[in-house]
Amino acid sequence: MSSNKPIYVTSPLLPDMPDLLADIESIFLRKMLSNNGPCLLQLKQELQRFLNLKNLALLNNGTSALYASLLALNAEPGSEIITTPFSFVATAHAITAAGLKPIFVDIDPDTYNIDANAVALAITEKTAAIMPVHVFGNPCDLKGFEALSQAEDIPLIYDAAHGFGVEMDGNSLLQFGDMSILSMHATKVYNTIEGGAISINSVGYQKDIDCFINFGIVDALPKYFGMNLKMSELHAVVGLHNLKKVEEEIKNRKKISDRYLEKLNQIPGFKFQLIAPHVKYNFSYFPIQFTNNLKGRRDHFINVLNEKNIFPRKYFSPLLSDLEMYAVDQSLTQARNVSENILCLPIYSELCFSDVDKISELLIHTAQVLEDV
Ligand code: T4K
Repeated sequence: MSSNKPIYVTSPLLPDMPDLLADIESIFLRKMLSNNGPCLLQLKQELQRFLNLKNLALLNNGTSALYASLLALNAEPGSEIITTPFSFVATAHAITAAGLKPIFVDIDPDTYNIDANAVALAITEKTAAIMPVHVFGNPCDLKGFEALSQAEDIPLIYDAAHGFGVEMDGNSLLQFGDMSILSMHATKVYNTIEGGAISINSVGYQKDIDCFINFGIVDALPKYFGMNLKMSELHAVVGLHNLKKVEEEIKNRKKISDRYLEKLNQIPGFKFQLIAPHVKYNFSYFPIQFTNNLKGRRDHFINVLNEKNIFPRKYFSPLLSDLEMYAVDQSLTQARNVSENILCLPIYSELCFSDVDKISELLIHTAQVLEDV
């Protein structure tokens, strides 16, 4: 049943309360609230099994995970990291925090990901790593990046913040690259309220990351520089409970996505992200791009939806390369076009079909009105 409650771009997956409360009580009785407690260790094991990963580090958020993975490179200060301008600001901020410089390359207009050929052209002797983002959980050109990274001997770190549960040819998306980072923020398909993870896929980085997350302490002594980026027991226990429900969440999101597509797919001027073949997708976002005669009319659609208490989001707008602190004089034509015309529609398990239909009809009606003027 549709209601008049505001509809946001997402709504968090929540644990079943009585079960969660019982486990929180156990944590308080144990009085072990952080620093590698039993819930964290259990979550690490369960996530490794669920995502088919060998080596996962858990952190307090995805931004910290990006930061820690970049510091583990031990690159010269000021070295360059090639990435996308079409991402959340955390991607560029983590690079800056690590004392490195983001170099932006253009994206593919259909998948919204950077492509390996564009990256190859941007490599210089200052390049310390390539950091592609699997935008909205849509896998990048994994083979292309792997080949490039090996040929140039440059580490590959994927920002897989949106990639929980995505598989490519049966392999977890997080298995790719030297490291892959995940966000487990409340707005993601799977959440620990705040949380992040690094799948460490190449030997050599693990010791540095484990040590860096915990003040640089080795054998009880601060041996190296480090920060406090640890996940608490309360966040971990939420993660344990949400893990029981995430498959159902993804199934329900697929139904919502199918329903949107059924209604909107054939409408001229509406374009949808091209998901790579052989992908088991997680339906983390539902982006629609306004093209042809609807190009440049995004704010009109937003106003119509906002008037009905519906709040889609302009992920990702503006481009990172247009922010004052990162401004570069580059055309980045495809990224700019997508960024100016994209809108992420609400998608989450509890969104009912009548609301999906209402949103779709508002979009179709608005497109018709714009066509007629
Ligand atoms: N790399 C990429 C590619 C990323 O997209 C992100 C984060 C990161 C790295 C860094 O990961 P984290 O450090 O965050 O783990 C949100 C999220 O905060 C952010 O995690 C996410 N990407 C980004 C794409 O979206 P905002 O500022 O748009 O969120 P906010 O608070 O406006 O929430 C959006 C809507 O969600 C709200 O209108 C209502 C709903 N909502 C939100 C929260 C937090 C809820 O219903 N409940 C909630 O608890 O950034």
